[in-house]
Amino acid sequence: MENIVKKFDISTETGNIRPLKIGHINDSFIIESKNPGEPSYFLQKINHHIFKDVEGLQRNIQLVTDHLRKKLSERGETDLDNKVLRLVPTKDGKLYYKDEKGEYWRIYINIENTHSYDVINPELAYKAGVAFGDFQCMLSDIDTKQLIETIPDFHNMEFRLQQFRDAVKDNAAGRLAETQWMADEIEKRAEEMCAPERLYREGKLVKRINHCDTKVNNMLFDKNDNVTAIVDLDTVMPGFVLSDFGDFMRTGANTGAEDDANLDNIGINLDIFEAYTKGYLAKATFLSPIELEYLAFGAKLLSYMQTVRFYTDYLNGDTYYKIGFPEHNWQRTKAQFKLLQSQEENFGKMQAIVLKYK
Ligand code: GN1
Ligand code: MG
Repeated sequence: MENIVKKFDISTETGNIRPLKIGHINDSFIIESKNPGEPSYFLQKINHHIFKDVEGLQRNIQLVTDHLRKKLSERGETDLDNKVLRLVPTKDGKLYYKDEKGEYWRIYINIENTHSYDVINPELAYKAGVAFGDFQCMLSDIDTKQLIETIPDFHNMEFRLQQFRDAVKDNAAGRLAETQWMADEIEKRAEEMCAPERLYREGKLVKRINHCDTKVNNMLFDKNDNVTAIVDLDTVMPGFVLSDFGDFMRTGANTGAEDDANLDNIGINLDIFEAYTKGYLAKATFLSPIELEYLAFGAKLLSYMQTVRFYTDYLNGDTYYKIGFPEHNWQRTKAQFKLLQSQEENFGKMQAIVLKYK
């Protein structure tokens, strides 16, 4: 791995390379510096089976991070490398390195002295809402045509259902019979969940620049528990704002874990839902009436979408997500579905919260 690091334009002496257990898609490492006080770096092997256009992916990230830095510096903020990810180019000026085995690598300056949470409280949720609202706001003046969809149709529910139906038809891993009830539950809700795509076609709902992976742990907090940076920018692309709102709620406003083995742990946490909504709507002042109307729906949609995606991968024999044990995708599927049911039961309350802060 040292040979890979050497390809990048790093001026300091690098030391130990330590793997990080984060994310379901890419492989991540910290490159420590040999000399105390010098910066460390964040190395990633990009999963190019999933991000097929690595050149376009890296261009997206460069464009977005440059834009964010410009916005922050106009506000008089300093220390920008701790607030926005900065890609380190290779020695020949490229944004990634492709090795002899055909693997793709990139390096960011590591944002140090921060932490992330998998479980939060309302106070942190409020700050997270402000931060994601501000993030969307800062990116709202980029022409969406400048960005590619790094994974085409990533949050397109119709497309995800198509993949699910193909997986049911193929039944590649022979796992359908025992889990048929889940396939039925998914079909029951399919039409409702495709409403945003229909509204988009009718010209009623717009696409804006979204993060598209607003999991609670994609946000870094400093020692005073203020948000320093939003990370994991691979999926920043045009999408519906309800997606970003919903994905945060899916991960942050859940009393259990994304893959909780004990379904009794799982349910919506309305205090966190409220705190995040309050923070988000304080910043996201650009939303249209229909976007506001569908915000709470976004939470249901993202739990549903994730149910469908985990279940599809389970039916296909675990070809997409990294798994920790053989039935992991099935456990994730059931956990996400349980969350969806809880959100369905509480939908009236969720809608009322959005109305309160709009
Ligand atoms: C993946 O690997 P990670 O944590 O960044 C996935 C998201 C899912 C998430 C579920 C590119 O994100 O879309 O919501 O797992 N990213 C991709 O935890 O598929
Ligand atoms: Mg990600």
